Amino acid sequence: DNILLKSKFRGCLLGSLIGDCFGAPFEGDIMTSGGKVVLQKYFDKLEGAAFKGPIKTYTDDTAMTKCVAKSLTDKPAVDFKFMARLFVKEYFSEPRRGYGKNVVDVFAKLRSNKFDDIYKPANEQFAGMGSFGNGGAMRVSPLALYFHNNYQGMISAVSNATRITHTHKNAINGAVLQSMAVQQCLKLDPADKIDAQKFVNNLIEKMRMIEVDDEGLNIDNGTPYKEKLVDIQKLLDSGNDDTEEIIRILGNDIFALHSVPTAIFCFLRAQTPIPRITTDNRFRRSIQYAISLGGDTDTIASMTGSMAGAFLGDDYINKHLLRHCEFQKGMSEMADNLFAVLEDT
Ligand code: 8NA
Ligand code: MG
Ligand code: MG
Ligand code: MG
Repeated sequence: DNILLKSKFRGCLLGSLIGDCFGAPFEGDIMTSGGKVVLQKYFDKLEGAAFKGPIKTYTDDTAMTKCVAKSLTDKPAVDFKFMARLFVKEYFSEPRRGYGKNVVDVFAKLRSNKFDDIYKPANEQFAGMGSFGNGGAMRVSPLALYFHNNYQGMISAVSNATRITHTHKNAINGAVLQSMAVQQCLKLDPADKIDAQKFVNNLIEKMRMIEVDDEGLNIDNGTPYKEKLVDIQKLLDSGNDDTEEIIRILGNDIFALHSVPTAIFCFLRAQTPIPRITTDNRFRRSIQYAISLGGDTDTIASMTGSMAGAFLGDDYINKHLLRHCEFQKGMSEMADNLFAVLEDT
């Protein structure tokens, strides 16, 4: 029903914000068992009603997610040139948000060529190979919400929105996979237990179509996402909680291939208790677990959080935790605006 869906919209965007804000201080860390204890205390403290601390600022992940959401509410017909303009405007007004090292060249070129061809600068990245970073995947949640009832529309819009900055197949397919996962979360009832194997099977079926498509064009690249999804199923099935092993198999870095499947795994694994993470709240557990893997913590936790929030809705988000995040009210309003646009059209 509409009340639940509206709460899922908020949960998704707030989950993405919280993962970014809480994960950012740990970006690039290797998490030891001591680090995990620190992380547990960090969350316990932030959940406390009395705790007052400096506001946790968001990074590029949220800056770009905001642009995608704004582009959809301001131009509901979906205007990728407008979206590109918003990315560039956002970057030049607040460049110090921790953007990837190379994506900033795209923003400069887009501006200097006056958005004449919005896909050309990204195409030229890495000597024409295109970026395979996770910067496309980290910002797709508003598209998954906007196209929650239109699967093909979502795939095509996610691909076009990603190609503004990332044209490598792995970056595009990673963004597509992230949007599929969020869309599946929106359709599930938070009162039910998730069938994790089935959740991944559905993703495998969908990615098979996407990667088969690509295979015809570029036969040497295979089906890397399908393989990662099978790895997720094996890890979930074995109950293996060894962080090093999980990182070795799925990855935790800034490549889309080494972070989107990891986020999906974190979300699914966190539906049941995890050793050394003490909380009954599945939303918090998802984000805390994603950060506990170290590496690209803000981005992986943000992608995990958007799934957890899209599944559970914003009622599951601890309000004390939320109040430590920069822009939390604004993000909630953006979710409501997106929902209102869909109701109007
Ligand atoms: P990007 O397109 O600049 O890619 C990020 C990095 O990935 C590049 O700087 C390269 O090192 C590498 N890379 C991507 N494609 C290729 C390629 N074809 N060949 C060789 N190397 C390649 O930026 P992005 O938007 O994808 O980056 C997103 C990430 O950067 C997010 O994690 C975001 O939070 C940010 N960030 C991450 C860290 C971190 O250490 N984890 C630190 C600061 C910022
Ligand atoms: Mg970031
Ligand atoms: Mg394709
Ligand atoms: Mg990051």
